Amino acid sequence: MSILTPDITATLEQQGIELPSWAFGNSGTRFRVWTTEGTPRDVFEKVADAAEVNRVTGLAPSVALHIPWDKVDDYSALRAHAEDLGVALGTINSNTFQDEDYKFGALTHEDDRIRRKAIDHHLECIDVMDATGSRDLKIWLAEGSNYPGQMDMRARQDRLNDSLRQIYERLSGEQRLVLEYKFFEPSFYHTDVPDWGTSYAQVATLGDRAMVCLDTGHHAPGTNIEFIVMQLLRLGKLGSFDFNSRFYADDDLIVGAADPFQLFRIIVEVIRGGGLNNPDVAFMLDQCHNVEAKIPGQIRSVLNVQEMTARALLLDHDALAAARTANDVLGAQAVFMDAFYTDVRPALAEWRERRGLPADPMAAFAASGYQSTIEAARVGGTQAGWGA
Ligand code: LRH
Ligand code: MN
Ligand code: MN
Repeated sequence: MSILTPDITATLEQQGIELPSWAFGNSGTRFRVWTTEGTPRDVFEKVADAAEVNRVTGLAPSVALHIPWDKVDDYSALRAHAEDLGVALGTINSNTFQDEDYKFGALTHEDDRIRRKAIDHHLECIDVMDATGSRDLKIWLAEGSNYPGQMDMRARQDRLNDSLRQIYERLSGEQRLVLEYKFFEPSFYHTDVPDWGTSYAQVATLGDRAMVCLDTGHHAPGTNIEFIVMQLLRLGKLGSFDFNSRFYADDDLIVGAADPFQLFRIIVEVIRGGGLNNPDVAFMLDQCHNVEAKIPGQIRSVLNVQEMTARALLLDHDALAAARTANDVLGAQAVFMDAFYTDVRPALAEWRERRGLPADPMAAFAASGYQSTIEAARVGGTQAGWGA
C-alpha cells in the first residue's frame, strides 16, 4: 500500500501553485542578464511556457502577471489564450520600481503629483484584473531611504495608508489587495514596508479583503519564517506566498533548493493553520532562473513544493500531541523529523501515473521536444527579460 493515503492524495490533488510570468524571461544580477535560446518574446509566449509546466505536473493552474512588463492592448485575448492552454491568469503585480519619478517613493511620496501617479497605476492594475478575472492585486513597494535623517519615516506611513485606502476602495466583488514586505533592498537604511508587522498594521486598517503577502526570500537570515506564517494565519491575514529560496539575500532561487527543511516547516504551519486548500492563501512562486533552464526550473520548483507538502501531510499528529503533552522533547522532535525524512518521490511518481500524468515530469518535458520547438520558432524579435 502506498504511504500516500487517500486523505493525503485528496489534499494533494487540490494543490495549485501559481507561476510568475517573469520566471520565463531572461534574468540575472546587477552584473549581467543572461540570455537563453527560446526565451519568450512576449507575454503570450510566457503563458504558453507556463502552460507546459502545468501540462506535465498538473500543479500550476495559473500565471501571475507583472504590469507594465506584461502590458497588452487586449487582456481578453490574453485570457482566452491562457484558457485555451488550460491555465488561468492569476495575481496582478503592480510595479513602481522602474520609473524615474519614483526615485524617492511612490505610494509614500511627498509630492502629491507623483503619489497620484502611483495610485493611478494601481487603479489601472485593477482595470486589468477586471478584464483578466484575477482575484489578487499584489503590491510590493521599493520605497525607503539610504541615510538616517533623509526622510520622515512616520509621515510616509501616513501617506502610505491614505494611498492604500484609495486603492482598496476601487476593488470590487472578490478582489483582494495583498501587501508584500521586504526587509531591505533597494533601500538600505529604512524601508517603508520592511516586515510582516508593518504590512499587517497597514492592511488591518483597510478591511477584510486586504491581506499580507509573505515572500520567503524577504527576511533576515535566521528568521523563523514559519512563526510568521503561524501568526498571520492565526490573525486571518495571510493572503499569499511568494515562494523561492535564498542563501544570502533576495536570491530568488528555486524553492526548496537552499533549505528544504524550512519549506517543510512552513507547510506544516500552513496545514496547522487551516489546511492547504484554505482559499484565503494563494501559493505562488517568485523566482528567476538566471543560469538554469527556465521551464525545467519551474517544473522542479512546483515538484519541490509538492514533495514537501506530501511529507508535511505524513506528520503523525497524534504521536506529536502525545509527545508534547508529556514534554517529551526528543520524542516530539523525532516524530517531526520522521515525516521530514520520508522519501515520498516513488509514491508520488506512482500516484501521478494513476492520474494520467507523467511519473517523471522533468523527463517528460525533456522528451517532449517543446524546448527545441520554441528555440526554432522564437527567432527574431526581442527576448523578454526581467523588466521588459
Ligand atoms: C521584490 C519582489 C516583488 C516583485 C518581484 C519581481 O523583490 O519579490 O514580489 O514583484 O520581486
Ligand atoms: Mn516577491
Ligand atoms: Mn523579492
